[in-house]
Amino acid sequence: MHYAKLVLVSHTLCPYVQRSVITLNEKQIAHERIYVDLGNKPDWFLAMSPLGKVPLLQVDDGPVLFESAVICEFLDEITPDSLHPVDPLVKARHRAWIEFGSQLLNDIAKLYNAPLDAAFLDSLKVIRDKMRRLENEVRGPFFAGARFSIVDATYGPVFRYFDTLDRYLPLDVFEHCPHLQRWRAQLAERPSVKAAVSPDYPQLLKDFLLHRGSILSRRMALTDMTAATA
Ligand SMILES: N[C@@H](CCC(=O)N[C@@H](CS)C(=O)NCC(=O)O)C(=O)O
Repeated sequence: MHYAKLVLVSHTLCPYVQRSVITLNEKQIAHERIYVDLGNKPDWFLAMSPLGKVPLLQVDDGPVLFESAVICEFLDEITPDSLHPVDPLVKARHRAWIEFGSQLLNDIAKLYNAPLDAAFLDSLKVIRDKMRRLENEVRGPFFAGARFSIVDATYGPVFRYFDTLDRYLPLDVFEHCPHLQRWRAQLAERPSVKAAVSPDYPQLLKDFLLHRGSILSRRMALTDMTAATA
């Protein structure tokens, strides 16, 4: 690697940051991490981030990269043993399914922010339908077979949401998706994926979701209260 210093500007809950961290972990790339409060963005961050978003990767105290997919590819390219396929067509398909993962993250955000039942259920069905489409693409044990790829780094954080969400949802988005279920379990056990969040991540995520003022927040509060009094 030709670069001496890599700094990842992060947020504890961000799934796009996780994607970058998983890539850093997989490729054992030394780096520093700085966390920002997205509810109160510091001026240095706003000056640095063209879209006001994390992750950012600052290289050797100079150029700043933004967009997680770009950051993952850069990290992959500056180190040996690429996590991307060599064949241009297969690689292009991987990039497309990475984008599909980003769209799924948007759907998950719509789900946890939905203020009304109809929007909540609509988002849930959109997610379930997307999962069913993804089901047909998975080779197993990882997305493309035996080798971990950037697509896997993308879906580890997507599936991780459901470790918290599953018990509060009125339907199982992984129903009829045996390949996805096995892939999800495989990713949950992958050291790079596990280490991409802090030990208090499940509680931090739960607190965040409970305070959205959304249908999901209400379902969570009600389910937990019912369980506590049972
Ligand atoms: N397309 C971007 C999405 C990044 C993103 O949405 N980050 C969120 C946190 S998970 C963010 O920084 N949001 C702050 C804001 O939008 O104000 C990427 O892949 O890096």
